[in-house]
Amino acid sequence: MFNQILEELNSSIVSHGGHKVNVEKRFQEYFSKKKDTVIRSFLWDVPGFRRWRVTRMDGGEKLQVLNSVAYPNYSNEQPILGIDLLWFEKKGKLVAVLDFQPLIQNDNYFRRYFEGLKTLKKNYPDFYSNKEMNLYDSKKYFSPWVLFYVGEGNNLKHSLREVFIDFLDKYWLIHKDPVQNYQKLSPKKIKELHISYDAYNAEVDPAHGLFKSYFGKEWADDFVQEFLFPNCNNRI
Ligand code: BLA
Repeated sequence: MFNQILEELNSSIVSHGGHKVNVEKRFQEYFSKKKDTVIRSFLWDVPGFRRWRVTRMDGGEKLQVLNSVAYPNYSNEQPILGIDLLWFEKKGKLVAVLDFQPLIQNDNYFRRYFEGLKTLKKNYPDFYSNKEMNLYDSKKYFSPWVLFYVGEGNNLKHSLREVFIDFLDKYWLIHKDPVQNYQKLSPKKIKELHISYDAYNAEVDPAHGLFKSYFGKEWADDFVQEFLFPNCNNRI
């Protein structure tokens, strides 16, 4: 389900000057105890970003995952790119979350960085259900224009690939609309917010429970704390 989208993501990163960098061996590829599920992770060095990670989990028709987070440099206050796609084929259930994850919830910040994301809303109404988030706090690092779909995956009006490409293009072209008297966040503040993003996500991410069941507690703990959210133990 997500191989094509992963290829789109990879070629888009390459076309923006990214190249792959080494992932620690134990996180590159790991098989479940039953050997029926594999998780592979990638890291990219991309101009303007301090870290860009991608994870693909293949559990056959039980579960497919594509997850990616891109952290801009600490000198750049723009939102973090967040992608979480899950496909439970047996159940026919798709969970798709795509967002420019804001560092702060502030109208001027939204005006400056979210015009592009806002324009997607009218094209892909399926992705703007009023479904509440249960596990996450939608006010913490989610934007009011998050693309969020949970439901039947086989009868979407627009293919997920189409939505994904459009979304990614909007992120590359992120508007920096001039806003009067706009005061940018300092690199120190941006760093603090990135650290608290990792701390928050390491705590609430439902991936941890999922990984524990497939790959065991020890690997799951390490993967969440050292690969997915490595800033989670940094003190501000
Ligand atoms: C939901 N994400 C989920 C769920 C799982 C994962 C198992 C619950 C699915 C369900 O409802 O049945 C899985 N999360 C993962 C995996 C990884 C991960 C496998 O990080 C890592 C490889 N999650 C993110 C990012 C965003 C995000 C970057 O990692 C934002 C774009 C959002 N995931 C997100 C949201 C939900 C979710 C909003 C729905 C949960 C809710 O209702 O609060």
